[in-house]
Amino acid sequence: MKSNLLAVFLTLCLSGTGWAQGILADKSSFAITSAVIYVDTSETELVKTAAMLLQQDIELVIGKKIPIVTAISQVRKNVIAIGTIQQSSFLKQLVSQKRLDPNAIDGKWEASLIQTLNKPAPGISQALIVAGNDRRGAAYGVFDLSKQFGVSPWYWWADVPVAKQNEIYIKSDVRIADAPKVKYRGLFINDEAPALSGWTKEKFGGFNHNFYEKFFELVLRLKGNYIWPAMWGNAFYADDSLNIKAADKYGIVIGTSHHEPLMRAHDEWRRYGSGPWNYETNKNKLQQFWRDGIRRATNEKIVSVGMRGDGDAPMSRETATALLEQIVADQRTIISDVTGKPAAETPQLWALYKEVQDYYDQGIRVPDDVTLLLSDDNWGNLRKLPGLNEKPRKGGYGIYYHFDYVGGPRNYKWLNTNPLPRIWEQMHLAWEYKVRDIWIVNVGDIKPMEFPISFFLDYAWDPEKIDADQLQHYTENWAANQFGKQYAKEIAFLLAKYAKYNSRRKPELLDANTYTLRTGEWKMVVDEYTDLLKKAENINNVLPAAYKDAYFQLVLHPIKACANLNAMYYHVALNKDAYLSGRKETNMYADQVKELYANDSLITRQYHQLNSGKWNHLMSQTHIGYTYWQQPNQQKMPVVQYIPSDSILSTTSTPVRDTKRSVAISADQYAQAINNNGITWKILPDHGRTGSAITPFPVTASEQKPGGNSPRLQYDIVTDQEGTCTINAYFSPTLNLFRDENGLQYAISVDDELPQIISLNKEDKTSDKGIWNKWVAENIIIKSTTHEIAKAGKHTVKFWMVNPGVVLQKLVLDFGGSEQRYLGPEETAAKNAKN
Ligand code: REL
Repeated sequence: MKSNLLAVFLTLCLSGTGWAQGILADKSSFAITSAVIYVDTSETELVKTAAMLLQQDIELVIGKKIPIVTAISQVRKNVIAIGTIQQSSFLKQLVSQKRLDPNAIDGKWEASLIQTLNKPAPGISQALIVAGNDRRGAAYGVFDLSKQFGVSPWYWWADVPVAKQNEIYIKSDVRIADAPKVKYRGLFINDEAPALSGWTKEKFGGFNHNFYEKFFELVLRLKGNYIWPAMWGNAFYADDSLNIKAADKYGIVIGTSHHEPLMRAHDEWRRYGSGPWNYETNKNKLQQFWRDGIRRATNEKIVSVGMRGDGDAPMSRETATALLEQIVADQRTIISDVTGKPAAETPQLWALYKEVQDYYDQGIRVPDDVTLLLSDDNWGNLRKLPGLNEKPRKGGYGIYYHFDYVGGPRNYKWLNTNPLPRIWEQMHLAWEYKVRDIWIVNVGDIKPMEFPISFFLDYAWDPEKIDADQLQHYTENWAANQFGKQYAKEIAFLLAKYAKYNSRRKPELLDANTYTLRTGEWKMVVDEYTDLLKKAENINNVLPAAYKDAYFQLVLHPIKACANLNAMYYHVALNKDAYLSGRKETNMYADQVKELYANDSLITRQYHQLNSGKWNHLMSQTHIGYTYWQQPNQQKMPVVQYIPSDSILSTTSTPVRDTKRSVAISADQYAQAINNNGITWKILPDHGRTGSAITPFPVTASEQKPGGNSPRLQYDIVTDQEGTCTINAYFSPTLNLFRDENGLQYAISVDDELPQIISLNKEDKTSDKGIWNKWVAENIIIKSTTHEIAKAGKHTVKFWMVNPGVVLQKLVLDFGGSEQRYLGPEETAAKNAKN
């Protein structure tokens, strides 16, 4: 990097990184180059590992390895003292001398205190104390420093460069105490073939401790503490006996996934089990298998209890309802036998995943100390929340969430399709309904989920710190932490928009028929991607070379790949259209499809060649050529048609634009929001498929009876028609969160009509898979009501709150005859709106 650019980037990286209060000064007495790192010999391996990583990080920044010492007498001038308040003799001494007040962290799970002290001991001029209430607390404090020094948690996993500088200066009056709000914050490596498996095999020889050390370091730097390991043919405990040691070294809590009870990987039953996976007929063998699992897992863990059918399938309903409680009771006997402690002293979870939630709803219960792990629907929509009046449980509640999924209506595992605003809104519900003990997310192959992973763990750290309208700021900040501040705004725009566009329909579900050609919708979608790609390429052209690999992985690749994919399907649609009307462009479109199809592989190759092939295989997930929910083994180009030149019938294309018999209003474009009864309407910026969305707050509010002056939004519309019209209301696909027979409801009226009360999702209660497939595939729920408009002219549409959790994206008034579009008509009424 050229030196003037270096200077710019230094300033960028050093000013205001992260959410944490800054500890860096322009110049001060405490210079890191003259410091040593102190860590007591009695500390756990994690604290020592964190100290070593800090040493490495500082070297990355200043180019000098500062020593690590284990006795405070070895300190000559300045010291970074890392430790726990229980173990570190120096920290204990400071506490007893009342130089260090540990009150802010004492007894608090994973809490850390970063504090500077002047002359803390004879011969020591300055100390930067990183004190943990426990081992992870100390480590998190250390990684807060690293981040502020300019080392991104993604420095290895996404090649984010570390800006060099001659010195790091620390402010003299630092005192920052911090602690997480959600107790266990985790990632599940899943669906890991072919991409992550291929990469791991090539780079590490499999999912062994060398791989896990890298992964655990990342989790720790992101302030997570918990994982479910890869399990597609892999078994964490059985495959490498050093995996468990790596977990301890990095202080990571291990679980096995929701359908892998008692710390045994699913694949182990295939390998070592004998007889059927059936508790009725093979109880003794299963018990022995589980006993061995608990015996082996001597590390910090959360034990999954319960049982599903073999291979992530449901057990028979009869077995489940008759036996589940007994199975859990027997599993707990095994836990207490093996550990020699009451079962309640070993953290456990019972995952209410898929059909297991129905068993819970039918009354099956587990002991109070077992965390109930609620789940989303595999598509990022929570299925159930505890009622506000429910008796608190000792084990509390957790959420199992997905950024990646293998299953119906279709796998989605190729690219990141998870926009922050929806993750925020769903996990905010979880937080507000006191689901605070475990948050774990299925991250597929880890890459390319870097950005949503960061967010998920940051949000879990402190959900009260990031509001819906701070997501843009969060994104800019994240971009600044990876690429410096100069282009952070532009990069944040790209990150937010590509995920928004990709979430309209998962790439695996996309085809030539997704958007409509005749209405101009296909062209609009492709134009949006093309515009985004142009912006992304422009940034790429001006970014210093050192940032380009990271930029490609984190920003450019998903845009390039999806812009190309959409353009390909668009040209398939154009080809079909031209072919049917016998136009001469048919063959040109077919050639373009071929080129775009080939380009898809070239984009993948570009990813695989980055940084001398460091990420080879990671984009090898097939994504073109799906015929049903499961992925194709190989990509297959969509069918195109050619016509011989002598059969051309027409030379002109005939696009038909929408006849505009509809009025479409983005939800945030209301004329008036009536906040009442303690309810406030809150705009969720950039939430949803097109614009922004709106929802009533607080999300814990009670049901409202619509009418009179109850909370509502009023939209002024002008129609040039009269008669019967339909109002289609577009909602984020929120599920029936409280399993109520009416589902979540809203009400709607025009002018002085009586509000019609409509359920958003009561079908969800009836397990109507067909409608749910449609909701998640289209990432929208559309509800229709009929209204009479007596006269053309100005009218007021009133959208009334009934239940919280309902997220409105758009309203469309349709007088019939308007063309159907996947995204609905383009907004027409913005000019009438309040701003
Ligand atoms: O996404 C899920 O939770 C499940 O599909 C997985 O947990 C499951 O283990 C699957 O990968 C294979 O068994």
